[in-house]
Amino acid sequence: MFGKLFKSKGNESDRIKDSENGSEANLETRWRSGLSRTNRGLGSGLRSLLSGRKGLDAELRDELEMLLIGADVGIETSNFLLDALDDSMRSSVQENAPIELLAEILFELLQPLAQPLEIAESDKPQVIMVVGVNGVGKTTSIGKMAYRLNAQGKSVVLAAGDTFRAAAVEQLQVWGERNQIPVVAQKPGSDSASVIFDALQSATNKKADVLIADTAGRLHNKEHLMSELEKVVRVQKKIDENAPQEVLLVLDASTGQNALSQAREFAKAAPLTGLIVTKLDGTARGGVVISLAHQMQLPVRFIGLGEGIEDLQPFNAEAYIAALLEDGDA
Ligand SMILES: Nc1nc2c(ncn2[C@@H]2O[C@H](COP(=O)(O)OP(=O)(O)OP(=O)(O)O)[C@@H](O)[C@H]2O)c(=O)[nH]1
Ligand SMILES: [Mg+2]
Repeated sequence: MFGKLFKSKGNESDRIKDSENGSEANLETRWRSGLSRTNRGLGSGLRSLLSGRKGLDAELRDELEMLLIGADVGIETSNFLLDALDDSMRSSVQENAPIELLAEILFELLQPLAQPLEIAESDKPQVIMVVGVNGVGKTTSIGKMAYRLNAQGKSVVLAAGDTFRAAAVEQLQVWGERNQIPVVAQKPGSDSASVIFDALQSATNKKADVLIADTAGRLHNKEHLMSELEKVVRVQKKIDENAPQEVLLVLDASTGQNALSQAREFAKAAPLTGLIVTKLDGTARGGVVISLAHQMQLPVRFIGLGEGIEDLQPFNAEAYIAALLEDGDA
């Protein structure tokens, strides 16, 4: 499958079609330019090291490992990939190019995690809670998600659950205005759980399809902040025992391997259902997605490829791998 992808670029847009936005022509460009820094580092390095090779000797393996670790694939995951690649190169009967074999291995690893966000028609509103450490892109991703859901004809309400700073409430309100959707907020300093409880009640009364709740950025190693998160989850169950239907952890791709410890700690405090990996556009360390896939097995709902409103894209394994590995200059 990837053999074709590497030789001709003609059909890719069909395969990475984004039926919701309909802008499939731009989509390929979006992925490619979003991942261009990682491609220049990891992708081009892998291509040149692997070109014409039949197997991995110790020296080549070391060089490949350095490259993978440099792009934040992590040691364990890098070793897993290189073992699989070595096996596959030795057993490949069709003499596929090693880079294509690697693409296949990555696809097998990543494809199971490409599970898009689905909003159930029953049990309205479906609650999406968004959590993560400071500054990773929670509020921005909420604005972009609301935009996507709106475009699909869903009615959306936002909850300003980050009550720490006045600016946080205002930031969410700006997204509310931009998307022309209601934002439920209280005074800064009020209890986050109570804001989200009110918002759920209001969204229920409005018969809204979706409630998206913002939360304050919190350090994953601060216990009291993590237990506040448990409370936010608990109060929602007084209204709907199935809420929140989604708890999405936002991870900044440029934070590297720390993303893994964030994921592990947040998973203890809240029933995570998926990840949003942001800021892939600003980093050469876009390989962290591979390491998350290998170590966390949480669905990747969205990838942030830029600051624009359309730059939050459902994770597409094929598009990601192509943007990562293809010859960017071809
Ligand atoms: N380049 C790029 N910037 C992003 C992306 N997602 C978010 N940002 C930027 O990251 C910065 C922080 O985003 P916020 O949405 O405020 O982050 P937050 O997690 O809500 O931050 P706190 O509420 O302070 O914890 C903003 O400048 C966003 O525009 C992305 O995918 N790519
Ligand atoms: Mg925020």
